Amino acid sequence: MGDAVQAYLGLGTNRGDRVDMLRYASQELGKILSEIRLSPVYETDPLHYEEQPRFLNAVVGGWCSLAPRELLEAVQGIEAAAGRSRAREIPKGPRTLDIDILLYGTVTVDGRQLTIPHPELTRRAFALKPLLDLDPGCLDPRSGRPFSEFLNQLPDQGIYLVTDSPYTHRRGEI
Ligand code: PH2
Ligand code: MG
Ligand code: MG
Repeated sequence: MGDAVQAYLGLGTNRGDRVDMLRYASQELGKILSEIRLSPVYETDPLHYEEQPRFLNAVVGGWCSLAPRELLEAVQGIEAAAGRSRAREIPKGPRTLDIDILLYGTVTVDGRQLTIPHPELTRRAFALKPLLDLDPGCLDPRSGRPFSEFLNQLPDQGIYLVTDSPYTHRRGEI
């Protein structure tokens, strides 16, 4: 199993009760990550596929002792239990709950089913902003550059702070 690494997961939801989805995800992730921390929550304009409702996005951080592929299986199980069905959805379209592995310590993974850091991370303000809320000095393991530089160079993508109050930052409970 090896030593635990600090993992960061991106949460996104734009179908159903979005706050409930975030609450559910953080409760479930609390079972597989230790010392879980939750970022503030942002409401965000949809990227890539624009004809869909706004998302709520947040990032969860915590110590992970699962291997990267085990973590992927675990998060896919949580998504499926939240009513997510990849077979029925439009790529990059509306989803009840999306959990993306953004970072797994400083490890890079280039597999067929899994790429870490998340391949879109440096282009997505809705992931970079809450990641940097949790870890302002966080560095991109691929380029060695601070993620804050990537965020500063992005155009305004429409991300609006909802609140950091519904969560207790230590236990991931709303
Ligand atoms: N997720 C996508 C596609 N577009 N846009 C926003 N604002 N937030 C998301 O989480 C998101 C998206 C595919 O996973
Ligand atoms: Mg995903
Ligand atoms: Mg995604």
